Amino acid sequence: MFCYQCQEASKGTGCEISGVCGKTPEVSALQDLLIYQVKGLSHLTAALRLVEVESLVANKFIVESLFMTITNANFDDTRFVDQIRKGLKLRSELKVLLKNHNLEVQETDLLTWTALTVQEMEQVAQRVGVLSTENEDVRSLRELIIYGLKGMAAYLEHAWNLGFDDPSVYAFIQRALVATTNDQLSADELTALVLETGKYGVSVMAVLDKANTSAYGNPEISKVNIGVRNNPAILISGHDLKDMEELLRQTEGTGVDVYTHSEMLPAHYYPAFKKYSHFVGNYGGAWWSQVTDFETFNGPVLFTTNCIVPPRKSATYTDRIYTTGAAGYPGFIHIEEGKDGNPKDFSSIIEQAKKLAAPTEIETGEIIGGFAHAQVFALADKVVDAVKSGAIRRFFVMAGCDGRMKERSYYTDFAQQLPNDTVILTAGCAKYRYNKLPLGDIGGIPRVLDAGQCNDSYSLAVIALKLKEVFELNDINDLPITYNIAWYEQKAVIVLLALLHLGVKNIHLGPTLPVFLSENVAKVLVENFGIAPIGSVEEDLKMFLA
Ligand code: SF4
Ligand code: SF3
Repeated sequence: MFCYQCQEASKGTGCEISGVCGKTPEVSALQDLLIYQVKGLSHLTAALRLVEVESLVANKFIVESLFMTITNANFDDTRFVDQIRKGLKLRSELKVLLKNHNLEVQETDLLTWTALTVQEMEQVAQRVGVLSTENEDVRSLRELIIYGLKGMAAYLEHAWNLGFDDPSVYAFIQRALVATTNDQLSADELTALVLETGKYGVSVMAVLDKANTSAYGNPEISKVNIGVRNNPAILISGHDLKDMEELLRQTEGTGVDVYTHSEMLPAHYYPAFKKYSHFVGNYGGAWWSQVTDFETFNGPVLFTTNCIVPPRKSATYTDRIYTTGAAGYPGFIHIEEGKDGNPKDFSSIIEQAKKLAAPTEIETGEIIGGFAHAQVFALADKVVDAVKSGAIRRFFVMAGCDGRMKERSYYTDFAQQLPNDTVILTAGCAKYRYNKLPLGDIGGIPRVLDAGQCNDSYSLAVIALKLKEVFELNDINDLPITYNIAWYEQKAVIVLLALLHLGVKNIHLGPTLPVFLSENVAKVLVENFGIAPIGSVEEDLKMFLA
């Protein structure tokens, strides 16, 4: 196997024996093959598009497949085998469609390989993985595009689940996948495609923002309880708000409470979910703390997306973990899509919860959040006055991901050592490094403004653009905002590319730079965008505040 798509890539080069994340070589091979398959399918859909034929089934399949291969989303080999078989069937159907329109595409290996057994799939995977692109820079650019597409696919699927969509994004995803198979493209052309990926990243996050806020209202300032009550309960993790809504609806009146874990915390900021009195609070920390949080939670857990950590051998919770959507893990129960337009059926989770103990309290108190764009705009006068008077000297965008690497204590130290006249803007699970610290407020404006999930980084960009307008600046980089972003998986990649597309420069990225950036590609990003690694807290603070 070879995989270097996330921040934990082994030895700073890539995972070759098994994934640090827990991905097995078998699953890694199946994921490689699935990515190869969606590239092939994209050749067919691109050809069909020339005669204005759109395959909704292919659109959905490609997005779902990309999403399934995101770090920590799905470890279940049987789900990948099923998906690849579905893809082969879809490929045949698309070929018939092409024939019916008298269209031809060149029948290369991309379109002719077959593999029905797992062994055959693993054999094909051997020749199509990441390392099959020999030139290091071309490989780096291709993978950067693919990782951006994976993040984009995740966000698109959440929007889709709420009935929102942007057809231009499917066309782009498929065009970009085809481009990653084109040996004629120059490094410059691929670099341009990387930036275009960022452009569509902004579109997708805008669509998801519209989907979430149309369905559930605009996030508003909220205090979220981090203690527990004495009822049996279900913990919901991941990013899918449609699943969140369904779980709340189906648990109402059953005596079972609902708590959020990790990236689902921001669900508490939406007006539509506040009406549920059994929606109690947030339990535990960021994704990687699940190995202890799930032990003490005592009740069932529902994963709606990444990030799953393979349970330790000693784990006592494995018989009460459920997955849905793109998420999967061998041995966890998977909740399928509802049939005939019916919602997903969470009754088995609810029945199990009723028989289990209430969560054990691990902390008490509150987290404040809900500072997405509409809420910040409502406070705009106050914020602008604070900047003008000097009460707020600088904003620090500390969005992105958290992770288990001990170097990530940098972010806690950084937040703690920031001067009192600075404000942190955050989104994503990165916030767990400092969202329980008593950092206080500036004239009533909390010093940590949490916009929401990683996709709500879009809100932070909208806020920056608004400030640029208010302060009548020509360049977004003239604002008193420093970007010190933590990354882990591919959603952070699309967020980063989106920020680059919006013209944001000098982003600091940590705890380490992506190893999938070759030296030359990293150089392009440094020279054109000022991307830089983090240093020590003291040095960085000195530089940012100079
Ligand atoms: Fe390694 Fe990350 Fe790939 Fe997992 S996703 S195999 S940890 S690089
Ligand atoms: Fe977190 Fe996985 Fe990236 Fe959504 S849940 S930000 S790491």
